[in-house]
Amino acid sequence: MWSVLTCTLCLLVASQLGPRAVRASAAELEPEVKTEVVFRPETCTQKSKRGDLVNVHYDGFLEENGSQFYCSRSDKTGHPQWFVLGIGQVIKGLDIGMMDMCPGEKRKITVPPALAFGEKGKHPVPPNATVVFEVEVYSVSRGPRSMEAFGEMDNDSDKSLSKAEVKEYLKLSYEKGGKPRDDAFYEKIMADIFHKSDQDKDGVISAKEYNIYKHDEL
Ligand SMILES: *[C@@H]1O[C@H](CO)[C@@H](O)[C@H](O)[C@H]1NC(C)=O
Ligand SMILES: *[C@@H]1O[C@H](CO)[C@@H](O)[C@H](O)[C@H]1NC(C)=O
Ligand SMILES: *[C@@H]1O[C@H](CO)[C@@H](O)[C@H](O)[C@H]1NC(C)=O
Ligand SMILES: [Ca+2]
Ligand SMILES: [Ca+2]
Repeated sequence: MWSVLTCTLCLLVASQLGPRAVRASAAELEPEVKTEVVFRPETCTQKSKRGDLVNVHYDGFLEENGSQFYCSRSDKTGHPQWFVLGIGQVIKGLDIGMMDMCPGEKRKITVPPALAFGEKGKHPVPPNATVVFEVEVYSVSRGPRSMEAFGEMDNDSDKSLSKAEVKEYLKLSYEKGGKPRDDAFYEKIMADIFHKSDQDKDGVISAKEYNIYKHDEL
C-alpha cells in the first residue's frame, strides 16, 4: 500500500474490518455518505474512479464535537497519502465519497459509523461515531493494476521501475495538477513507495511487485 507515516488509523481499520464486513453492516443500516464539494477546479483533467491511484490530503473529525482524530494535512511532517480508490484500502465511506473527484478538488465527506469505524469505534474514535473528512485530491492516475500506467512510468521499457522513473512520474503528476513541489518532498514519497513496494529490496519495482493488488476481487 502506498501510504504513510504516523496517521495510519483509517488504513488499519479498513484492513481489520475488510470490505465484506463493512458491506454487510452497510446493508443492515442503510447508511449514507454525504459529500459536499468545497472547491472544484475549472478544468478537470481526470475524474477519480474505482481502481485509480490517488494522492490526497485528508483530515478527520468527529461530527459530535469537531475534535480531530486524523491528520495528514495538519501534521507538519505529513505528506499526502497514496492509495487505490474503491478497494477497501481506506474506510468504506471514503472509498464511496471520493469517487468522481478532480485533481485539485476539495470535499467535505460525512460518514456514518457503519461506513467508518463501526459500533466499536477505534480509539480515539468513540463507538457509533459519525465522522467528517476534509479531503483534497492532488493527483489521480490509473490504478496500479493498469499496466498502461506501469508502461507510462517505465521510461526505458525494461519492465521495472527505477527510482528515477517513479520520481519523474510523480513530478509530472504534481506539475499537471498545478502543484509542483521541492525535491525533498518527492524524495519522501519515493522512500515510502519503495519501502512498501520494493519487496525484494533490489532498488527497483518489478512488474510483479507493482501489481500487488492483482489478487483482489474487483
Ligand atoms: C470530543 O469527543 C470525544 C469522544 O466523545 C472526546 O474524546 C473528546 O475529548 C471530545 N473533545 C472535545 C474538544 O470536547
Ligand atoms: C452502537 O449502536 C448499536 C446499533 O444501533 C447499538 O446496539 C450499540 O449499543 C451502540 N453502542 C454504543 C456503545 O452506543
Ligand atoms: C527517460 O528517457 C529519456 C530518453 O531516453 C531520457 O532522456 C530521460 O532521462 C529518461 N528519464 C528517466 C527518469 O529515466
Ligand atoms: Ca524501467
Ligand atoms: Ca524489487
